[in-house]
Amino acid sequence: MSVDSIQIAETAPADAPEALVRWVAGVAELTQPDEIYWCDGSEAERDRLYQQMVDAGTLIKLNPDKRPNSYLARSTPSDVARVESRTFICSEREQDAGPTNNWAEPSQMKQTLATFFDGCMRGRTMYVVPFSMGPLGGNISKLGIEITDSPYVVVNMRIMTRMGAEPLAHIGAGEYWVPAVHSVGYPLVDINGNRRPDVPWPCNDEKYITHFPETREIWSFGSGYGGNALLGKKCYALRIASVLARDEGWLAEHMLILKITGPDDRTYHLTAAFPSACGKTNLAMLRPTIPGWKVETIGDDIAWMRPGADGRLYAINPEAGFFGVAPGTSEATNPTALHALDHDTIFTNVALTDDGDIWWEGMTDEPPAHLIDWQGNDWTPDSPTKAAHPNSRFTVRADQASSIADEWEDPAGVPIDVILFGGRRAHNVPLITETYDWRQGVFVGATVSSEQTAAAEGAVGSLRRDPFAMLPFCGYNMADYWAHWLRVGETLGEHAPRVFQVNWFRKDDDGRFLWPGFGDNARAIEWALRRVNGEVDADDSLNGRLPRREDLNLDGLDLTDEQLDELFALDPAAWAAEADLTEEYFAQFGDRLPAALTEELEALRRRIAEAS
Ligand code: O2Y
Ligand code: MN
Repeated sequence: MSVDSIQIAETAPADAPEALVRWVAGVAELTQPDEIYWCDGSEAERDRLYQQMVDAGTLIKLNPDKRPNSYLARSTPSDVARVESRTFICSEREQDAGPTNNWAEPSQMKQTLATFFDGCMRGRTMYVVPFSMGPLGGNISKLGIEITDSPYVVVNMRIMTRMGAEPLAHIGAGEYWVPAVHSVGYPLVDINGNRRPDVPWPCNDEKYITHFPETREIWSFGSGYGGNALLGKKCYALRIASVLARDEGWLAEHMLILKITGPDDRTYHLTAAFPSACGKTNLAMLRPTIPGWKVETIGDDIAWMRPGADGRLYAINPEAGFFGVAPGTSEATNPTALHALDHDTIFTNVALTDDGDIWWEGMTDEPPAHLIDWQGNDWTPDSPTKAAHPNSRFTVRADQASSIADEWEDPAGVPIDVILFGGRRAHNVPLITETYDWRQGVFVGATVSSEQTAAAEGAVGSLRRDPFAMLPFCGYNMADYWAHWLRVGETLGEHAPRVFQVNWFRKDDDGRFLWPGFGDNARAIEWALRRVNGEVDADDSLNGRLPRREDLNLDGLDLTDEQLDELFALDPAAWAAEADLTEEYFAQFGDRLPAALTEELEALRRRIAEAS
């Protein structure tokens, strides 16, 4: 039997505003859950849900002596990652979604969703999850409500956001909130009342991750995994927030945030955008190899930035936790992340050891002799498959990382000095260059790319563009997003952060990385900060300002002069080819492309001609 609206009004917390109760009742009428539960975010609630999921076979409790208060979830093999092909921006006009997004007409999509959501929660509990993206009450923070039929989503949202009674109180006080509806799409009771048993990871073969930028709503159906289901993250904090940011004059970005302290105790803040598989979490928890420098984490994935009263750009991390990729995390690559996972962590799709702990490829040099793999099968080092899924994840509170900065929850945010744009480029792009100005910085952000594997073996080949690392996350036309960045630069004027391009992945002719990366990336960042301080000059080049060799701290590095030359080499012919690719890439945006970016491309071509 499903709940009726009188029961909903009776079970709603006293401070839930009427409009919210009406919306919850409407979703319940459509989805027909057995029960409605309003989450308060308490530990008792969390522990009840953990126990319920252990009993249902959704979670395995890990050995408390090895990994206290930690759990392992195994998803269905068809539900292991964000699905970009099923992610839609449903703006009224197709051109407002732009050529880089899947578009669907909003009323048609609403009709489609209505058929999928009709009765989709039968036999289940519908959880109402109030959450805040960013510290509660901060002027950059924003609120949301996720309705979900997945207790796994509830316990993850509790880690990834500030969730429960407090955000609900702010909503009750009249603050703005974004509605987000999620269902795994696996009802337990059919239309005739016949019940079927639940499965450990319910989901549906049909998936719809939909965003309505005009009405600012999110509807997600069919997946229980990560960015598809934890709707505060990519759906709200990037796709919907980018639209809010455009309309309200701020920036919602796919960027990590660092606090850096120099040997003279001066502090700086930096944000950085990297496409996936560029070591973003490692950079967010960087341990500098150069003496006297300290790096602390404020965020590992998303930055919301707003001009402050003093004209500078202030950033908050809208999230409260990390949903990081597990494989490759080790004592060598990221000891800070590894130790953050010592307790109170949810692991998804990693391998289980015989003593009730977890393991993934890259965690140790030698794999254990026996494991249960991410699909629940016996695994040995001779098995032909991976023990952990390559997109297996950990969910952990941000303040479990020893690198977390004291200011990470400052509602006012931190003032940003430097913005980095990076890509995975085997060729062409130097270790670091400073852009000449904000406008060239926007051009560099707009053209961020990684080489496709085949191309990485040869000269400049096909580039996978990932502008501002926002390709799958921008909630509107990418060209309009660039125009917005240009406008924000005008607002910031002389207070704008300095913009740099970095590339840790350049290779020599034998295909070996030229730069050691990891903690040594602090050397490039140190140069950027010395530029901010006006301590060092730089040399103009076709791609921006290059470091002088003597200004880079290379002490203790085993790099020959030839390798350094290669690391910073700029070949005009290869850059001319790259400029042609950029022209082709820009063409898809037609007349929405800001003139400033066409002019930047012309300026690049002029500099290439001068260097030839
Ligand atoms: O596959 C997923 O659902 C996770 S995607 C993700 C998670 C944390 C941080 N970034 C990302 C991403 O795709 O950029
Ligand atoms: Mn990300």
